[in-house]
Amino acid sequence: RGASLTQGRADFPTGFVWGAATASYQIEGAVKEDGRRPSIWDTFSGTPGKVAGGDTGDVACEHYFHYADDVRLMSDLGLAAYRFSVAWPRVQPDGTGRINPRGLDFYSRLVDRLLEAGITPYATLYHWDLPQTLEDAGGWPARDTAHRFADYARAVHERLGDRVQHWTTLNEPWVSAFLGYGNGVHAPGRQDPAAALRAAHHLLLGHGLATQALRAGGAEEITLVLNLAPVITPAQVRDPAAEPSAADAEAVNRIDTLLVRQFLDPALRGEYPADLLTIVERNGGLAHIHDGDLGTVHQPIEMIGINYYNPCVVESGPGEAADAAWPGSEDVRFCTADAPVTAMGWPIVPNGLSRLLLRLADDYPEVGLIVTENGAAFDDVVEDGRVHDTGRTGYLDGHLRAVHAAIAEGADVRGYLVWSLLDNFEWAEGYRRRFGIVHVDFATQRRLLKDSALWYSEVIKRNGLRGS
Ligand code: GBH
Repeated sequence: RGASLTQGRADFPTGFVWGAATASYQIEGAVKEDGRRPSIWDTFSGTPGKVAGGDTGDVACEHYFHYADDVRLMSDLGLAAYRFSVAWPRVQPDGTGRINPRGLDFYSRLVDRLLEAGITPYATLYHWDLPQTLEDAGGWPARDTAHRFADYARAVHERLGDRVQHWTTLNEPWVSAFLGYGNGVHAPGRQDPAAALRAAHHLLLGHGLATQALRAGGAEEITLVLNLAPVITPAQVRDPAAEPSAADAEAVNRIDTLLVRQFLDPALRGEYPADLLTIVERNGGLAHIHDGDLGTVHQPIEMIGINYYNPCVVESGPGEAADAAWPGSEDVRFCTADAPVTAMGWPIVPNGLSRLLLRLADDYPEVGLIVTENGAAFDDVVEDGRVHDTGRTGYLDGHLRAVHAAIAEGADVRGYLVWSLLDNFEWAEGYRRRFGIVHVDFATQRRLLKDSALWYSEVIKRNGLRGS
């Protein structure tokens, strides 16, 4: 189980896209530069007790200043694609009204550098940094935010659309809605399940409206990125074929509804699952879902982006305490998987990724798939100018083999973007959790390729994995 470097050779399809991903607030720093105004993450990280160590994104990797060096690193690694996000509060500091050209200039320079280096830019419009002014006006639980998002999307596309073909509307709306407004572990830190369910709908509406705006501007490829996982029972961690009891199957289905189908069914089919509507009805009601909304949400898109870290392991039975991130799931227990874990405590289950990709290929055959994030935090140590992060290399190797297996069984997976290029601000965990294939010394801003980066670079060169 876990990672194994002792398997056969695995060649990937010609044209398979190899890359790495980051997000604006996690790497840029420079929070007051060139007219940027606060986002909900500036406010949240500035509130004592919200982020480990009191860390903030004020400085982060100072990518805003070092972007050219960072592109050079990507080029040294041979990346074909780089997924970054655009900070709304740089482009439109109050989330409405005035567009700030100096904020857009930064992304324009970044895109130019990438293209010069032969690296394809994958731009994400929203990776959680909502302008604080919009939160003060109600945030995602307020319908107007969806319309504000579409205006912002249009402005970014107008400036970058001549050079960027690959667009993502939202990164992980489940996290924005249910960690931001449900259990409050993320910004803005509200704890209100009804608000979280409204936020989820308005995020989807924002996705649909932004997709219309991007399409009208001529965007070629539009992706919705979701945090997805196979929802399985503890027994299925050990034996994927294990049959759950009827009660466990119900628990699995409930969590799958909230995590997976709540987003994919409206975005790809224009309908909410009936059991989701029951949960919404019991938690604040359905009034915020207007006639015609599902038609707006359901826009043709090319790709679903999959952020996968670990399976979601559940069984029937009361949890310790109702988790406001999972409304309507008071009778579901979240379980520890019998598997090795990363520094986040997340179980390492590579075959969960094959299972997920094959399920998506079966249930949603109408879209292409791309792994937009996969990676792991480990407690790295620098020794003699090296980071021997064998745990991370093993994690990546195991998950790439899982992707390869899913492709061999027919899943249409177009690429793989490792999370993350750089050690960075890991949200509520601050800087203590390192996900990078490149080490960052936050005191000096020095970058150092970890062994996993050198290994990944060989994988890219070979378009696959070596047997050993
Ligand atoms: C991604 O989100 C982010 O896109 C990225 O910015 C981040 O740095 C990276 O992963 C690493 O964390 O069962 O309630 O405990 C992470 C997605 C979804 C993973 C929620 C942990 C726990 C949900 N996360 N999941 S719960």
